[in-house]
Amino acid sequence: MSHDVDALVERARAGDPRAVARLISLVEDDDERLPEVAAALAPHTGQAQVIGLTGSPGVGKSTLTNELVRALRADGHRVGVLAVDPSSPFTGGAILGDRVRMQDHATDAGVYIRSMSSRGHLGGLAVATPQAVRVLEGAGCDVVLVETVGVGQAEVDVARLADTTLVLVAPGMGDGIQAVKAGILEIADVLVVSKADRDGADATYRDLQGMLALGERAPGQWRPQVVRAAAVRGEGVDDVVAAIAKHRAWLNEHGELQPRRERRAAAEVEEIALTALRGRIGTLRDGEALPTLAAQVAAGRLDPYAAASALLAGLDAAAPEPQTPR
Ligand SMILES: Nc1nc2c(ncn2[C@@H]2O[C@H](COP(=O)(O)OP(=O)(O)OP(=O)(O)O)[C@@H](O)[C@H]2O)c(=O)[nH]1
Ligand SMILES: [Mg+2]
Repeated sequence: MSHDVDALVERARAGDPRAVARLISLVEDDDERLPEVAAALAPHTGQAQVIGLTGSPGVGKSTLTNELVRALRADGHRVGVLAVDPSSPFTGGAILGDRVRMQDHATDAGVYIRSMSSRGHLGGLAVATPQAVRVLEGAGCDVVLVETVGVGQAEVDVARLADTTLVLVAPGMGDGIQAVKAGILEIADVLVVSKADRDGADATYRDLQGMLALGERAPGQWRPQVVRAAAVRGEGVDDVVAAIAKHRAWLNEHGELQPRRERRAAAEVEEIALTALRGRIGTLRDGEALPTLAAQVAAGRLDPYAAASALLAGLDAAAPEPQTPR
């Protein structure tokens, strides 16, 4: 089995797009070989620049991503794009849109574009996305763009994953106000007024600047940049690139890059551990321990805290030996 995985990782590292696609499918499906894949990739990962893009459905994320890929390629980067779909695995409208709008780079060997859903992954996208980023990095991408629709937990997950998070807001529809309500300003390193060719773009720009001026920031903290872009016309893309570079320089100057990466790794490890733990508690639920304890709690013979302690103690007793690193 590990021969398979090593061969697959080697092919991905040599730039075989089918091997990359296969590895990302293993991630999506939460394949049992995933720990082996991660072990094989580990020496080659952890350094890529990860840029997150989030915002309401249809705000212009894929169109801007397409333009950013163009700019990054012109600068000689190898670029990975993950379009993460947090909605049900049975929809897929967004995924189709991404395919259409990122077609410009379909024949460029220096670009990998991949849509991803959480499909069978128990830990959901919080676990799957960082693993997919590792695959792309293992395949030689030094920049990875992660697009996620800004719904629910998804945008927080993308911000936790990224070095730099772009939040897109389109003019009109009080989107700017909604963004603040959703607490989205807190996760944005760069705010992009998308579709800036439309009426109301300047008002949205001013609204966002005004909100940032009101927000409290400790001295020495990054002040989110606000930029306007009409990606569909290729306008303002340079400003977005410049804002990303400025944030990156700031992270470096303030020694923030490494702590951010360590926080990212901590979140990644924690999610994997929690998923494993949930899986094991699920196993207990199907076994005898939980029903027995539950009957005692229901009958008032045991309190729920004592029952939870007993359950956790049972987990420890049933714990497999820790694996020694290869
Ligand atoms: N006027 C104008 N329309 C734009 C611009 N950028 C994108 N659009 C249009 O907005 C629509 C949605 O664009 P996408 O880039 O697919 O938006 P998205 O945020 O990726 O959408 P989802 O992934 O479905 O959430 C498309 O019809 C685009 O052509 C822009 O700069 N100006
Ligand atoms: Mg999209």
